[in-house]
Formats: sequence, C-alpha cells, structure tokens
Amino acid sequence: MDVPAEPTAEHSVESLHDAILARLLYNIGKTPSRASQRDWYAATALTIRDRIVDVWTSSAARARAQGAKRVAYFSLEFLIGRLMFDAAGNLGMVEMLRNALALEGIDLDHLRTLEPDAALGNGGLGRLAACFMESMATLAIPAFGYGIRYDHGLFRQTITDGWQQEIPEDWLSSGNPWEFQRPELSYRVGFGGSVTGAIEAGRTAFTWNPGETLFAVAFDTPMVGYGGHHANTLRLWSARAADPLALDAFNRGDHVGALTDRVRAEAVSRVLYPGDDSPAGQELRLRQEYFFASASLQDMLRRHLVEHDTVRNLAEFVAIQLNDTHPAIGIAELMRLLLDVHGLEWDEAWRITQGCISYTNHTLLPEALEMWPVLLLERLLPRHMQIIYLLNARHLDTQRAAGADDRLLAGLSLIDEGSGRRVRMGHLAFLGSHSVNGVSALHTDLMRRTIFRDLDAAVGGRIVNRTNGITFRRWLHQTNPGLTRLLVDTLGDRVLRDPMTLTDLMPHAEDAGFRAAFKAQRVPRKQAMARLVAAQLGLVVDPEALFDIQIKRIHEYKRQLLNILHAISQYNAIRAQPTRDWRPRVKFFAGKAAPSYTLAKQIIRLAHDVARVVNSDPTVRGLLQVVFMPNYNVSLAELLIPSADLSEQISTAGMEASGTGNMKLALNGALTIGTMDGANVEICERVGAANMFIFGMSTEEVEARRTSTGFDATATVAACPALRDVVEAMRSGVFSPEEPQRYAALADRLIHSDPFFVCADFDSYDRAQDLVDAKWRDPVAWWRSAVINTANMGWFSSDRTIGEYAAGTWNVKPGL
Ligand code: 26Q
Repeated sequence: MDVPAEPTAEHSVESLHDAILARLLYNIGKTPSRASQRDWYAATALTIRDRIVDVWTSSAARARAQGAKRVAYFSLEFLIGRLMFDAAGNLGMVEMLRNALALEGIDLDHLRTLEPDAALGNGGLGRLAACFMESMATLAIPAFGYGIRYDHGLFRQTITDGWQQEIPEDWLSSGNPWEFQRPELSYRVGFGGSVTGAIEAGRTAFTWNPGETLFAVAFDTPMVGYGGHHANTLRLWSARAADPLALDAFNRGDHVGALTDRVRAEAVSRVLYPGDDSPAGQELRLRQEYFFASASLQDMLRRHLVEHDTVRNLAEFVAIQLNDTHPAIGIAELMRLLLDVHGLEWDEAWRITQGCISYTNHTLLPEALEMWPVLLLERLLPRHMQIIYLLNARHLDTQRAAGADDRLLAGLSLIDEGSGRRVRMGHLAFLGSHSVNGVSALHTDLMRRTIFRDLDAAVGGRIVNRTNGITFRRWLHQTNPGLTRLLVDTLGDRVLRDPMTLTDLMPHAEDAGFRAAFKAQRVPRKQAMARLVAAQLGLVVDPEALFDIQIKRIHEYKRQLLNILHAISQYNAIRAQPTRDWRPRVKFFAGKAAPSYTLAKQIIRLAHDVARVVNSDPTVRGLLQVVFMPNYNVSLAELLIPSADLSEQISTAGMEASGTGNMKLALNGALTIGTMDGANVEICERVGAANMFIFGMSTEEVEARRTSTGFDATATVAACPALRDVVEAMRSGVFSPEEPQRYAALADRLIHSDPFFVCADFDSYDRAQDLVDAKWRDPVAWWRSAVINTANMGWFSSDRTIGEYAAGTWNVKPGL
C-alpha cells in the first residue's frame, strides 16, 4: 500500500492545468474569463474524476478477471460530506492541483468550500458507512456500497430565538460532478398486489403480482483508495415511475392528476428520514428500505449470473453486510428471488441467504429497535410476509423440539405479539445472518447479555465484536495538515500508511520541544475557529481559552444537559468568587435534533439561553463562554475537531453503542472527559486512564440504580448544593426571564423521572471537570497527555476494522 510520491514536475502541473481548462470549456461550456468560482470547482472535480475513472475501470476488470469475492455494504445512509479532497488526497495530487489552479489565479482552498456536503445520513451510522467505503477502497477489497440517492439529505439547521428550524437540504441543485447516471441499470421494484401458488413439478411455485411497480435507477460514484491503486463503486438508487405521465388524464385536462402516480413513486427517494432514534414506523420508510434492498439484490444476482451460470454458489462470491436492520427486509427478498425467480428449494435458498448475509447492530435501546406491523407488511409486501411466517414456523419448531417452553418461544419469535403484531427486524436480521456484530467490546458484550440473549443461547456462536474505526485520511491528514506534517517530520511518512507506528510518538511526549510544537500546531486552528464564531455569531472568543467541545446528535442519552448543567454551576461559581484564578474556557456545542424530538429541541434552546446570559454577564469577563454552532455537518466537524482541547463523551453508561467522534477528537490530541461507555472503554485501555477524565456510573452501577432508586433523583439533588442551585436556577427562569416557566418541566424531569441519570452523575462529572481545570493549569501535564492520546489512537483506524470484517466476517482478501 505505498503512496506514490506526488508528481511535482512542471509538466504535470501544466497537463493538469490544460485538463481543467478543457473540462471548463467542454463540460461546463465556459471560457476562463467568464467562469464563476463554482464553474472552476466543477471543472476541477471533473478533472479529478477522470483520474479516478482510470483506476476504477482497471479495479473492476481485475476483480472480474480474478473471480474475486465482492462485498456489498447495504446502508440506508452514507454520510460522505465533501469528496474533492478525499479523492485528490488519495490520488496524491493536491499540491499539483493547487499549482495548476494558481496559474489561473484560482484558490483551491476556496473551491473546496463551494462543494456541498453529501449529507445522506443522520450521524454515526452513516458516517461509519462512508469511512468503511474509503477503507475498503484503500485495502483494495472489491466492494459496492448500496444505498439511496436522496434528492434531499439531512435538513439544514437554523436557529431562531434558540429554537431549531429545519430547512430542506438541496445538495443536487447545482449538479453533482462525482456521479455517473446509469439509465441502462434499472430494476423493477413492486409493492402490494397478491400472491398466487401453482403446483409445478410436485412443488408449489409462488408468484407475486405486485399492484404497483416502480423503477430503481443506478447512480454510481467512484470511491478511490489511498495511494490511488483501487476504486470501488458507491451505487445509489433513485426512484422513477413506470409511467412518467398518465396521458389519458392529461388529455382530459387533468394536468396535475396526470402526475400523481409519478409523484407517489418518486417520493421513495425524495428525502432522508431525519430521525436517528425511535423509528416512526411510516409506510414510506418501509418502502425506502425494500426499494433499495430489492434493487441492490437484483443487481448483485444479475452480475453474478453474468460471471457464473448458477446462483447456487452465490455465497462463495458475495458477502452482504447489513448496516443495522434498515436493509433487513432484504433477507426475505433474497429468499423470494432464490425461491420464486430462480426456483431453488427452501433449504438451499436459506443456506445461501445465511451464507451471504451478516448484520451489524448499532443500538440496544428498546425504543430504537425496528418493528414493522404485520398488517402493513401484508399489504405492502405480501409474499415477504409469507416467507417470514414460514421462516418463523421452522425456527420455532426447531426450538420447541429442543425443549423451549412457550415463554421462551415468545421471546425467540420473529413476531412480537404484544399490542399490535409486529415483525422484529433485529430477530430477522439475526436469523438470516451467519455473523452478527456489535460496534465496540462493551456493546457486543451487552448485546449478548440483553437483546439477543435468548437467540444467542438458541442458535449460538454468531455474535462477534467489530470495534468501529475512522478513516485517518479524512480525520487526520485532510482535516489537520499541520499536525500531520509534524507527525511526518517526527516519525517519517510511513506513519501515513501504518497508523500503528504512531506509538513511536510516545518518547516524544517527554520532550518539551516536541510538546511545544504539538501545542503550536493547534493555535492556528483555534484562531480559525474563533474567526468563524465571530463571523457566524458575532461573538469574540479567546483562542487561548480551553476549547471544550461536544459535537454529536442532540439526544437525552448523550447528555448535552449534563454539560449545560456544568456550565451553569461554573457560572454560579465564578459569580460567587469572581477574583479566583479562573482559566478561560469556551464550551462549544453543535448538533441537530430529530424534528419531532421536542425535548432535544428544548436542550438546544437551553444551551442558547445559558449562552446569552453567561456570555453577556460582565462579572464573567469571558472566563466562561458558551457557543452553539448551528448546522453541524461533516464539514463543520472537520473544522471543530482539530481545534478541540477537551472532548465530551458523556453518555449514560450502556447507551452509546460505540461513538466515533470520540476517536476523531482523541486522534487529533484532545483529552476525553467521558463515561465508561461504548468505545471510550477501549480508548481508555490504549490511551490510559491517567490521560483521560473518566467519571460516572458504570453500566453495572446504572443497572443497579435503575432497579433500586429508579429514575427519581430527589435525594441526590438534596445532597449536592451546587446541583440544587443549578436546577433551581433553571426552574426559576434565571436563563429565561421573559418566560420564567420555560424550563420548569425540564427541571422536574431531571429531578423526578430521568431515565438518563444526569443528576446521579453530576457530582462525579463536576469533580472530573475540576481535574480538567487543574491539568490545564499545568501545561507540561496537559500536552504530555495530548501527545499520548494521538500516539495511542492508531488502532482506531477503520483499516483495522475493515481488516477484521474481511478476515472474520466476509472471508475476502485485501487485494494489494
Ligand atoms: C430507523 C427507522 C426509521 C427512521 C430512521 C431510523 C434510524 C436512522 C438512523 C435509526 C438509527 C439511525 C442512526 C443510528 C446511529 O447513528 N447510531 C450510532 O452508530 C454509530 C456507528 O456504529 C455508533 O458509534 C453510535 O454509538 C450509534 O449511536
């Protein structure tokens, strides 16, 4: 996996310059004198794309020639962000491009900001899929990413009077230079209708006659790996109506009615569902899930049959990874295709299905587990419901024969019989897979002991751990070139290829000169962030202050509230002792709330109300500032992460499956304040507890408190004067004088019925924050720990994670 040296010869810059001008003229239709900055961006992107295509076609040809096994990563979300620097960086042509554009007086770094984020995901799960695509290309694993080409990605967040507003996102409005439309690659996807059975050669052959059909059209985006040796395809489906226009209605003069079928069909790929918590259970979502699963499976079977003359050996040549249960209906669809279309017998079809499929679980929260009403499935996908019933009958028969009683059988069943019969998609995914994984050691362990305990005991041996990772190309090399340069200067450029060599940094943690250099590279990033805050919010923040950063979806379990309560208690303390030797701190928040999650929106509002009071109080004098950055997305994360001193990872133990932002921040040298949850546990194992601020209840302690004290925190609050003052300030309207009752209900919930134990962990958190302050006063200790963090994060590269999937789950070999 050697990175080619960047060609710097004049000739290369010249030829690139010529190529950009050619793209500008022949693809955009502009001469340099008339081109806008956006035109230059598009011409540059197309020029880079040309270089990827060369790699792409040869990668595909090689996979075909070798008869290689391919991975299909099925995900309803790919949170890619911008692609230009990913692609140019991996091809090793950034500097050459910069110089080529400079010949025309164009600034590459400005063009970078003109690319819209591809925000086809909500958060961690979608970003993980994007990191995995990059790592699979880097490791030269032949792979397809399959998903939906949403016309509108995750909403844009604006804030009005502290309240989140959602604005439709429109990433395709100026075209997308990275994709290739494939009109010839389109598949029929049916819904509704009926199923008929006929006896054929002694077996019942079933035929599904859908009442409604639409088409899935492919759009391909090439994803090139580091070093430019291999490129894979991200294939996203867009929905098209079978009939674009009802001509009879149109001719009758019903010009709007003539389009209704089309609008209904194409709604399927219109917009990403913006909830990352409790599944709303809406019909359109199920349509999305089936639409993309069906098209992707048909596409894989077609490709397989081009290369092989039978579907019988499918599992030898494809590995399908389900990113959560969102594509799990694909299990029933693959069975349908094998049984009804390819005429296989049940047992063989089931063996093939299980052989191909594996499933990643991303949550244990019961309210977040997908369950589809049987009635809805029967109406929308009648044949699939039949298959699920038969699957369930066989599964329960086997378990009954093995001695399971009725109570156990009810828990093992694919159907939840309580309050409206529903299909448990997690159970379906589990049964249809040969391998089921969690995303951190703790999460996998809890999975085994909670949601999948009975299934694991019944069918056994499928659960494995695959701790998440992040791509260092994006989250270190691209976002933090200053730190990357320092690392290369210190360790040599092999650190770019083998992140485990970061451990060679350890001795440098004891070197004052190195620590100074490490600290110095953060200064310009904090200054840049301060400029952004000034420009966006009109607030002056001190780049010398401790930057304390919590960036992620807004959720009660992630406990932004705990962080805000700490801000309030610090505010009280500064006012009580204004002349103490305080060190300036800026608390940054960024994140979106699901539009229907009112409580999360209240939390955003509280952050704004606290910010307004704290930031304008003359007693505070900038010693504490609270900043909420609107519209958190991948590009904003890329700016915030290298500027962070402190990383807040403070979920209620047992609730954060892994976290990946925690990895990005620690890799860039931020110190973590966190609970023993998700991947924090493994970060702590590697980085060392002395270089983090671990606090709060463990999963066992949370569980014990749940069963003993329950959700009431009255006694806890009474025993902690600082906490009592904080909650009282909230309740009495200190931060909302214009509406004193605004946070009364929130305060009551915290005291009397908080399933996330904010108050119970407050004191421990507050003390950990005191340790943060103490360490920040001791720069030697702080920057030693910061270096040690970066030095020990190599293991969290998504190359390592993908290597584990390849060897242990997919049985595929990295190509290079
Ligand atoms: C489900 C049904 C209907 C509509 C939406 C959804 C939906 C969409 C997105 C449900 C969940 C999600 C996203 C979940 C997610 O991002 N989970 C995070 O996954 C990360 C990668 O494994 C982990 O690091 C995080 O801990 C986990 O919260």
